[in-house]
Amino acid sequence: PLLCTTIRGTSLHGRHLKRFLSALPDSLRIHGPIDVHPEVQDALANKKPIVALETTIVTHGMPYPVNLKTAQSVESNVRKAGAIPATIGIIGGRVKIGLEPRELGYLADVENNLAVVKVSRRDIGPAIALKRDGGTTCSATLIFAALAGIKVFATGGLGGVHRGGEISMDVSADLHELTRCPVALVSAGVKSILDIGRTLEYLETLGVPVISYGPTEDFPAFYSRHSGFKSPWRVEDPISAAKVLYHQSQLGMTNGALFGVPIPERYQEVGEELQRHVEQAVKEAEENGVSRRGKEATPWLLRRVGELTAGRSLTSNVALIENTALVGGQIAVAYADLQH
Ligand code: PSU
Ligand code: MN
Repeated sequence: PLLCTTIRGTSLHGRHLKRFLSALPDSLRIHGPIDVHPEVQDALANKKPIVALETTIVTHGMPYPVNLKTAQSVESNVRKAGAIPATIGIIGGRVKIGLEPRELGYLADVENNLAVVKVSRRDIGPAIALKRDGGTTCSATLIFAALAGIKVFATGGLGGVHRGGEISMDVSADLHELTRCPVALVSAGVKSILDIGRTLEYLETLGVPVISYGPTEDFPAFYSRHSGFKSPWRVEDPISAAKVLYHQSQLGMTNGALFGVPIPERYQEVGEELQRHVEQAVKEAEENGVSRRGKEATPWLLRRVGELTAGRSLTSNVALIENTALVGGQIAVAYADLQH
């Protein structure tokens, strides 16, 4: 099965560790439903820095054509930092680790591909068996990044415990995945469409380190630099961030870490205003029952916030993910230095 835990096994030393950190096992690369882009393959083999990127944000998180432009600028920011981007998605039932520009364009063209699915862990097997196209969420992207030996993954926001999640049990699979994929998830925190306090409590229960990246311990809330909650840890530079993952791996730990990079300062003021519209969207979702419709809840809320803010939320969204891509690239470079 495509599980990083299985591939990694229990004895993580010496030659085994080296082999699995450098590239996919040959049997999987040759016979599995997976295609690694040649540039990514070369980077894996030569231990060059790589940053994984998700595609649910492309297929279900932003409208066309902003989704495509953002995916492209995020890839180019990873390169600016000195790393290789590996955008991950599913096309025709094959897992793609690193997309050709034409493949990225195909996934982003959502108006002409209404059948594209949002793929979390539970959807991977069926989507491959039925030869579907899919945007991978953080959970699925973490799985494939770990499988390939990619140590850093940059995105905007991950999923978490939804408001009322203690009753509905709507808790994103993203959280649990961080316990079994040794990958640094670099994000701007979680959106306040979620219950941020319970999301942090749950990550504590799962044993996932939450680390603010930057000048304060505030755990960021996507559009805003502050959520009202503190992260248990803080780092200020890429090396310290990379060492978290490096030492966890040395100890044979299979979990990842969540880094919270606040949105750039100049977006803070508008962020506070966007927050009011988020509250409105959450209220509507509860009233019309969308909050009880499983995987549809998050895309619906994202779209509604976009409508209510007349697109201003999108500008912030693009800015924060371009920023996490830069930081992710820097952390990947630092990680590669530790490996050499
Ligand atoms: N939050 C955002 N934008 C997004 C997502 C979350 O602000 O695009 C996407 C990510 O791909 C995340 C997924 O992994 O939604 C979580 O979905 P769910 O809540 O259904 O687990
Ligand atoms: Mn959910």
